[in-house]
Amino acid sequence: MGIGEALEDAARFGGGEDGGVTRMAWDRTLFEVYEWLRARASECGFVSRIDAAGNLVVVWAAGEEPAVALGSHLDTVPSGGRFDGALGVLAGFEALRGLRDAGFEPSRPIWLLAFMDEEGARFGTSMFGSKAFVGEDVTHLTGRVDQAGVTLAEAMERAGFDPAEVVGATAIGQVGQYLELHIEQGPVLERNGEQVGVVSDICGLVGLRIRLSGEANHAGTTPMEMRRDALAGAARFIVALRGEMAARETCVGTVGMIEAEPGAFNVVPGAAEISVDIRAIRAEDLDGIERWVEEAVTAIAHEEGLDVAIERIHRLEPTAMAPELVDLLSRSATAEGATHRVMASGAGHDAMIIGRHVPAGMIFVPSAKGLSHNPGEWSDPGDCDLGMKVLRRAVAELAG
Ligand code: HGY
Ligand code: MN
Ligand code: MN
Repeated sequence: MGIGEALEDAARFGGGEDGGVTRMAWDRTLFEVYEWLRARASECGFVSRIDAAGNLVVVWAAGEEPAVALGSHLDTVPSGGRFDGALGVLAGFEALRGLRDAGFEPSRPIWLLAFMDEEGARFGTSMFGSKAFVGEDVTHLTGRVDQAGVTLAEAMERAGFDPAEVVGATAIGQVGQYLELHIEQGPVLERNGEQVGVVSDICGLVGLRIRLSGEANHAGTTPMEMRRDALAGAARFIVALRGEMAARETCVGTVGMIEAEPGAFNVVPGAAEISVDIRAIRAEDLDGIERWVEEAVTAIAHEEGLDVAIERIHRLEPTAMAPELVDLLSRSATAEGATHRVMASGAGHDAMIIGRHVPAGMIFVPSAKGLSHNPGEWSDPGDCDLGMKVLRRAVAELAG
């Protein structure tokens, strides 16, 4: 089965009418696609397990040295694409199967990983699985609540996991290096006609939740000058954020979620809550933007007669990929005849968590129209296959 077919097959799990895929953290659909892959791995003679943090770990046992790990994630954003995350896991599997079929005998174990909840789309707990895998404390996140009012702890328990045992997923000490293949999710490779991106750095991310509080009031009888309209204040901030980010070359900012309370046609919103997602390659830029956000939303709230509360949901520092793996992946791309460039990643990835503990490297394949987190996400099967071959060559060199 080629990668294109495998991706189609995997997209059945959580596939929606709109052609998108929805496999949220701890959902049944995610464990169904895990079992589908475990069955295929077992046919190749690979053992597999699901660890205490919900990570899928497929093992090609060989020798006693630290493992060569490769992988990505199988969870998605709501109605996401079929390539984001899944390509790295399925291409990784195809790479291992190809090596096995060719009689390759690794001198070190090779682990194929699918990390739990990379997206954080359900509980705001991005990189949950990879953080647990490297031994970061994630138990403080188990109280987070999804939009249905289910806590992360309840979701874990419903799926058969004990939140108190997540610490058992720590396994980074058994890993020597980590490689991840992913779609670019941006326009750079397509715009420049290149087939592979070798990632030098992964951007830092800050996630905030901002709550503005004013006064609910009658939409008809309340004069405009008397209103303390929380949603109007949020709207002013959203437009100000877009302007500020457009003025800064090296950063981007997004408000992806907004909620007005009480949420009725004829009520001036008394409260409004928004998400803020900020990305920057340099840590000092992240610091500057967090300061700007606080100053800007506080000034707007003051003018609008609103109270404001800012909650930091997450902050992930930028992570540089290991120079020796940037070099290895560049050589592997050249050896496979792939045109390539070294580039930064504007998206966050599990490699940024793993890469804080062991050398990590990433490669991208082009995304059509730079589109991602959208049912229309698409990468050319030939590019996906070439990316897999580059990954396979690099894994063979590390595990040979
Ligand atoms: O949001 C991101 O950068 C990634 O897709 N989780
Ligand atoms: Mn994603
Ligand atoms: Mn991803």
